Amino acid sequence: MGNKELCGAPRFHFPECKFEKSQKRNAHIVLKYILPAAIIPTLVVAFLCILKFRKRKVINNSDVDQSGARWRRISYYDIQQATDRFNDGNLLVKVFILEQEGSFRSFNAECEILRKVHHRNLTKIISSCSKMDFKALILSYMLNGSLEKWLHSEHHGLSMIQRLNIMIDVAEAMDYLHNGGSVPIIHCDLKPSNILLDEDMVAHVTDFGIAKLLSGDDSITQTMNLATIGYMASEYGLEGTVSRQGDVYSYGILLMETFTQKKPTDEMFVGEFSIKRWVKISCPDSLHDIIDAKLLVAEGEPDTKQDCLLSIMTPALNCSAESPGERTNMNGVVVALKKIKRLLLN
Ligand SMILES: *[C@@H]1O[C@H](CO)[C@@H](O)[C@H](O)[C@H]1NC(C)=O
Ligand SMILES: *[C@@H]1O[C@H](CO)[C@@H](O)[C@H](O)[C@H]1NC(C)=O
Ligand SMILES: *[C@@H]1O[C@H](CO)[C@@H](O)[C@H](O)[C@H]1NC(C)=O
Ligand SMILES: CC(=O)N[C@H]1CO[C@H](CO)[C@@H](O)[C@@H]1O
Repeated sequence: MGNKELCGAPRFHFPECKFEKSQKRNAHIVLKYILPAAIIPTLVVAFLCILKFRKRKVINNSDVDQSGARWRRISYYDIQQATDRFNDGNLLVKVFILEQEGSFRSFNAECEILRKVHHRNLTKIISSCSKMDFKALILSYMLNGSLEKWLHSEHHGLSMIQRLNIMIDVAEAMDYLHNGGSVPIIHCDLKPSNILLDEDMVAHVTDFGIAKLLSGDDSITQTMNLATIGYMASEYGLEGTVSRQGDVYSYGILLMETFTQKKPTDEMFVGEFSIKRWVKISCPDSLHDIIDAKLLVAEGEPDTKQDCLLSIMTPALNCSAESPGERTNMNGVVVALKKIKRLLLN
């Protein structure tokens, strides 16, 4: 009421709208005020969009979840394909069987840890699927299988330098887990079947199903999970003590197995006579008797090889010392093995 500028339909008793005139004025207003007011925010928004678009292009085909992790989108069809044809494609689907006790727990543990780690020598998570009745992790598939296969099957053989490279990769991965992030991660189940080799024979540590995060300043924590007989340190087996030193112990055993080709669970090891003891009493004089025969027949300077093998057994024995306090740390192992590699290559 009282607004003289109002115009509209005659049935509402408004004065008729004079389009000609008001349009002109509108155009004037648009040019003078609205256009500049609109252009500036538009430019800003456009600029932001361009930035975002460029970023999106890089992470093409991936998705960002609430934790900020980037997952690649994978269809059920892809999963089906990868599950059916396990050796094909580049995906490995790890399905957690729900009936199995602790399966959910290990899915959660594995997700939590894989979300935190980014290292070339650890398996990479591509995506995950978590529903009430189906939980799966989609990992990149490692073409050359596990170290277990390479060490213990008839048709495979690794050279000295390949074994050394694999063990350096594993040591670097473990050093990263222990000391690389804000929260130390203890793997707890290091063994040959948990080391996967890609097409370039680069090793990737996998299976974080019973891994533990150390919180705060703690250097140890407790667990109820059982690791693998033969590879677990006695303090872990007896008291469930989880610490970096426990992983170091497993690594020492793994190092011995890699170069002797004997499993710590071999039937020749009974009671007090363990793989550690066997290696210890054979060094240095009867080293020849314990080394994987495939290594001795292969090409290369025998003396250098002998020296290197002896040098490798030193950190191996140190890592698997009975008392946790006497063991070296993973960084020490990386340094020692790299030195041996240089010796071997020269
Ligand atoms: C985007 O994804 C396609 C196939 O999904 C791939 O071939 C291409 O290399 C990707 N581009 C970038 C920039 O990652
Ligand atoms: C690893 O696997 C790839 C693909 O299967 C193969 O070409 C390569 O020879 C393997 N590496 C070794 C050392 O056998
Ligand atoms: C293992 O190495 C560490 C550091 O290099 C050393 O302090 C420790 O005494 C060694 N332990 C044994 C049993 O040789
Ligand atoms: C951090 C990192 O990438 N570590 C090693 C993983 O394995 C490759 C292949 O042996 C090494 O070149 C990397 O240094």
